Amino acid sequence: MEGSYSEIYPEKSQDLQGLQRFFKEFSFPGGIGSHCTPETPGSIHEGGELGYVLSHACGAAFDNPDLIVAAVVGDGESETGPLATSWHINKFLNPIRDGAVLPILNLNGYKINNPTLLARVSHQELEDLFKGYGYTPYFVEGSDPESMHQAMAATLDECMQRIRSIQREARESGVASRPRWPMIVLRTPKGWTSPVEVDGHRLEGFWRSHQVPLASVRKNTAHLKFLEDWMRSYKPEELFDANGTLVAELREMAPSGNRRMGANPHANGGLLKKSLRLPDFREYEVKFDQPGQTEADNTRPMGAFLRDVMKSNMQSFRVFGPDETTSNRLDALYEVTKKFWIEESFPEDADGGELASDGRVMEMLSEHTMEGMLEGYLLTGRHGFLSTYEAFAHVIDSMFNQHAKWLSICNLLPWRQNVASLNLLITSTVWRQDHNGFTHQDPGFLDVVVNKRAEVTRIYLPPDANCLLSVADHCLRSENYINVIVSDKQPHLQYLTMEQAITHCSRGVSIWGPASNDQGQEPDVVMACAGDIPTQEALAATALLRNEFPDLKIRFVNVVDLFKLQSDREHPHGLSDRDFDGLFTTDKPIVFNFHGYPWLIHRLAYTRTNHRNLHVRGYKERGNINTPMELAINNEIDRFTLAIDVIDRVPKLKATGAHAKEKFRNEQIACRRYAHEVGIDRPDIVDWRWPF
Ligand SMILES: Cc1ncc(C[n+]2csc(CCOP(=O)(O)OP(=O)(O)O)c2C)c(N)n1
Ligand SMILES: [Mg+2]
Repeated sequence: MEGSYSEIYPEKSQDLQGLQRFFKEFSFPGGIGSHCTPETPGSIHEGGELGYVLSHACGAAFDNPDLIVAAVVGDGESETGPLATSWHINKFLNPIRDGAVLPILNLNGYKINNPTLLARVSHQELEDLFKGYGYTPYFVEGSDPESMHQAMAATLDECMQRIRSIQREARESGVASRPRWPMIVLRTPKGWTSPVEVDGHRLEGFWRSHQVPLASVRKNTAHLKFLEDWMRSYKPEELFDANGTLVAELREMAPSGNRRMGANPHANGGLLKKSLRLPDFREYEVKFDQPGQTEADNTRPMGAFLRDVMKSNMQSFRVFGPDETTSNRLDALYEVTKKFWIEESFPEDADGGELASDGRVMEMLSEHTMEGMLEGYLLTGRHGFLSTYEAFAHVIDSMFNQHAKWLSICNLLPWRQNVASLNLLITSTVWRQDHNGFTHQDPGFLDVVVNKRAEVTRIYLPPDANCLLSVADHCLRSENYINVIVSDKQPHLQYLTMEQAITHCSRGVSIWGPASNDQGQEPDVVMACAGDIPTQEALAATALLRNEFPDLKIRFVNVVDLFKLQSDREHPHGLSDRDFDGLFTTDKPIVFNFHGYPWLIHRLAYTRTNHRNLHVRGYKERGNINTPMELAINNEIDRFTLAIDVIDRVPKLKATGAHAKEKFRNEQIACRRYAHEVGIDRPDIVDWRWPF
């Protein structure tokens, strides 16, 4: 109706032929989806999976002071967890710096097969609910189209004026407090203007009108007649001319240019996106004398890097987290900005609260709302970073899925400009949940990530702080991906200088020379690893073996970029078979110590020549309140298990390794006993350093 669709898809011309093509392709095999899929210009929000409209809208409004985002919430949708929690977006919008969101609850009474909860509470309860959330609700209720259009138009006008006056007041006074933003409750019949009744069943104003209300028009002539009469009730001959073109009077009602819904540049965010101004990540290098001798919190230097990214991009970069930015050791950010807070403040908040009404770190204990805000922010052309506890990343599995699908389709649409990647730091990982235990252990988010299309997914497991910095820099520069970075926040051994880290991370997988002793020869075994703790244990196992069997030739391989393991036929980062064979050999045993569930490595590498010799260790759901070493032993990713795995698999050790094997088993028992007696790991484990 406003022409933007035909501009992008000229074959959907504004005439009879174009209309016919458009109607045929709608929700038709080989055609376009029935939701606001990426193919639909003007959309950043497909809406197929319900629950994210308010958080997306809020992300779009951030740092867009002139933008008003109208967000239509289904009354069924509003029963979902993500939507229910996202009514709180009004506590995250700064009336000076941000735009506004106008939620419109479409209270049509029904979902697919049920009444909605909110449609059957009293008017008073409904009003109290939204007042309780901090909104000023406006009610538009009725079923007479003419008067309802007028009522809605008048209410929208009033809401716009209210929003503008809130903003004006805040902007003139310079004081940002939380206003009572307006919201609209639009109570109309479901299936409004459809046939009232079909075959004795109520249709209009009932759930039976959901989606395909007349399912058998092809076989049932009476139904076909219903459909025809219904469509004719809109009087198409008054709306279109003989050519099938919308009459001029209606065409002229639409705004022009970028004001058109389908041409809004915010909904094709790459049009507006500017690259981040990035400091040189090398400046944040963790320096040390010898590799494997010094510990550092891996995420802390990245916090300093993010601080300076923030400092240089105070209008286009935000950091999101469900209450854990400090816990994840990214609190250097607070030197340049604070956590957004526009609610009441108490004097004690000044003591480490780090709250401010112009803060750019967004925290709310809702992974859904944080992820949704970030998606909305990215899709409208900005940049961001979300950190979350590993186990609870599963809370947003489904949102990850939907965003990945969105990006996959956008890749097929040349008119959709690239948006910044969604950067997800998965931290507080499974291997260091000393006092939280089993509930906080679950490295399975990566299994979800691997399901999605290769061109939009990246997984990085940097083994130390310098690798994490290198990976983070790469991710912040990238476009159209979801980058998942797994890195624990606790102190860990540091292995690579910045120069070495850059080379290692650029390659994604490489042999660590100092840990290996197979130089110039065929190795007897390949010790491979991915992830910080698994790398440390693999190194410790290598050291044990090299001490015990000086003739044993070990090749030590570390993987940062997990998709290197997949074939280059499956993933753009995948190693060619030739390179894979070169690193992992075609016939030697490989012991692979992995951060996550072991199957994932098999899943990625199952076509490789040497797959039958690939033995993977990883998390096997043996969790509890454990010391790190005990947890590693219980899941068999510890140094002793790995060393035993090598003895069991290298032919020449099978006979001679029995004594060492006994020794390693005894060590495991001793470690466990010590942990249970003293409550921490043995000093020689805690203070272990690379000995060569
Ligand atoms: C998260 C999620 N769960 C279930 C569905 C399946 N579903 C599609 S539409 C619908 C009912 C939606 O009702 P409402 O939000 O009131 O929308 P409307 O009445 O406007 O159709 C459901 C359950 C879905 N799309 N997303
Ligand atoms: Mg409904």
